[in-house]
Amino acid sequence: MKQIKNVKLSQWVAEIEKLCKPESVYWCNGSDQEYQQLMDSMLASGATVLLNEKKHPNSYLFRSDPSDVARVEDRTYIASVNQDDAGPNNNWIDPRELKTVMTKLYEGCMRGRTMYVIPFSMGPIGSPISKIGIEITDSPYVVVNMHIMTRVGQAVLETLGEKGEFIPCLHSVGAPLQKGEQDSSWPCAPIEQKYISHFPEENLIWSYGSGYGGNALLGKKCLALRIASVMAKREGWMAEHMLILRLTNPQGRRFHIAAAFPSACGKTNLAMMKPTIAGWKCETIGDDIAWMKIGQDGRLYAINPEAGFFGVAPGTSYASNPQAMETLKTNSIFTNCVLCDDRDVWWEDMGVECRHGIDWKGREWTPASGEKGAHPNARFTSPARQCPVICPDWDNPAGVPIDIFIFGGRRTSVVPLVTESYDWDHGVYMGATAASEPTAAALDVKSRLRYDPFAMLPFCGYHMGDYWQHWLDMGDKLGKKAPRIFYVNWFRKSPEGKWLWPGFGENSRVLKWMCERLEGRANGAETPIGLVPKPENLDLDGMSLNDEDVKMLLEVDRKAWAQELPDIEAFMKKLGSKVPKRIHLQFEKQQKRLTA
Ligand code: GTP
Ligand code: SPV
Ligand code: MN
Repeated sequence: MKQIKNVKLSQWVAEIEKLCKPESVYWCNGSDQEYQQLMDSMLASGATVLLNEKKHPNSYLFRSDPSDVARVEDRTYIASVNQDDAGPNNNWIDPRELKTVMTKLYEGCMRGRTMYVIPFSMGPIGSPISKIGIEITDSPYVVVNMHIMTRVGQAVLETLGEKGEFIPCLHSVGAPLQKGEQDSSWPCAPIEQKYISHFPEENLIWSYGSGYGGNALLGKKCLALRIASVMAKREGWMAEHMLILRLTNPQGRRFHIAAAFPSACGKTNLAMMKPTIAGWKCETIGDDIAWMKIGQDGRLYAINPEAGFFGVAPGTSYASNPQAMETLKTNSIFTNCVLCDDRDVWWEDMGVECRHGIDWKGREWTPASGEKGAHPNARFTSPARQCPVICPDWDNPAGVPIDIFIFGGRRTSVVPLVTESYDWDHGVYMGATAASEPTAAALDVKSRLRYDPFAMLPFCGYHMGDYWQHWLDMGDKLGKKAPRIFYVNWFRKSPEGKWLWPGFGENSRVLKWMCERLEGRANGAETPIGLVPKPENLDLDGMSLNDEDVKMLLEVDRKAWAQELPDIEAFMKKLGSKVPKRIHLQFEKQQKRLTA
């Protein structure tokens, strides 16, 4: 075995090897050569397809098993010692019981496969805010994705040293191979054997049975959100499901914005937005996760712990997100997209045609097939540094100071385009009661509307009531230096079902209003739900919206809002006695304003 200085690491790897019984063990060094060798072997086995070099140099397409296409929230567990620490927002199993079940599954589960050991850093290597993880996996697809999404390699082991701490992340696709057995192109286990498990007291992650996205790339949702959120609560910082961007106004003043929208609700798009208003510039820092700490000057500093984007492909086009289209041009991995006859990739609403190709299930496909060619949760994996508007400070270990928090979701009715909170507690209430219509990012969510506080419902590794308290505590610590809080909804529709707001680059107009609010230069109207701009407070120059639509976009329908109060109350009741008094107080204030 490779000489490893860190005793805990070498013991853990030896223990897992003994349990999972792989054919061989391979330590990843993160090099381009390693990436190429893995891709070559997956090409040889038929697990991937090399795309047209003229269209997408050095890029590959994978097709997953039809049963393994998104995060599985029903199979995701927080195994804290006490059930109450996980809270009603999480699936809980006693950690001893879960380990017994999973140990049986792991027994011999890597037979016939290589066990890869991936040392990775979330955040710039060596930054005081970064964390080291070690993922053990039997999936070469996971390894190549981790190469892009995190910082992998020898430097991580050197930083770890003899006694450094790391977060062990164990992953197996759960499909051992018998001697001579032909491997499938996307091995995985049946749904009832899938487990995405977290042991927050031990900073430990065990994932079994799925090879897709957040189920398998364990640095992302498992480490950087579920485990990190618990660490952040313990240590007084924040781990959030947020994009980070820098907006510069025509006078050169910079604003740093962090926004939490649920999965498939517009983070990647906003992070790379191309402003349609003259003189404004947007630069991307991160598109999914923010880790934030209070700095020496008392302000809140954010880093993006990731190194790549794992973005939703359908809907991405030169019209909606040109920066993403440029980012994914080269060195990218595509999963569950259409393969066109010219070996280019395609997905719905890409803005170009594909007349004939192979769909995500591997079948012949044409636009007349009557089914979507790409899976709605098809994804691209691309290096962050390839984004044309990546911020020069995107990997600055010190982070960027946050001025504005935005919450939001996908609401076809009721919620106006933008609302500013009256104060921190009101803003926390807005985040706590954020709701959204479900998307393809988690197909096992069936409700019409779900409360998804801070877009963290599937990602908060502890009791939601304690998490809300943590937000209040952070506000108390930040005091006057706390970011201002807004709520947005890009997805309101007219009664006829058309989008009222064009979204994407035009969202810059909403961000402009926020920045001007911070500078004391813009007005709005006090409403029962917060401060909402009047049409004349927004810069709508050069847009072709009609007055009726603008009115509808900004409308606060008291009756419709009041009708949601019982649902909010029921949601809070379900969370139980840990819901902070200050949140109940905000609820009462809102109720009073609505019924006054
Ligand atoms: P995750 O990666 O799952 O966390 O998703 P995300 O929050 O990054 O969502 P993303 O930006 O990938 O957007 C998801 C879908 O919403 C895509 O189909 C987009 O085209 C669509 N979308 C994003 N922004 C807007 C917008 O401003 N208006 C409208 N109408 N659609 C949008
Ligand atoms: C999400 O679902 O919020 C994602 C995709 O960003 S995954 O990495 O699969 O969690
Ligand atoms: Mn996400």
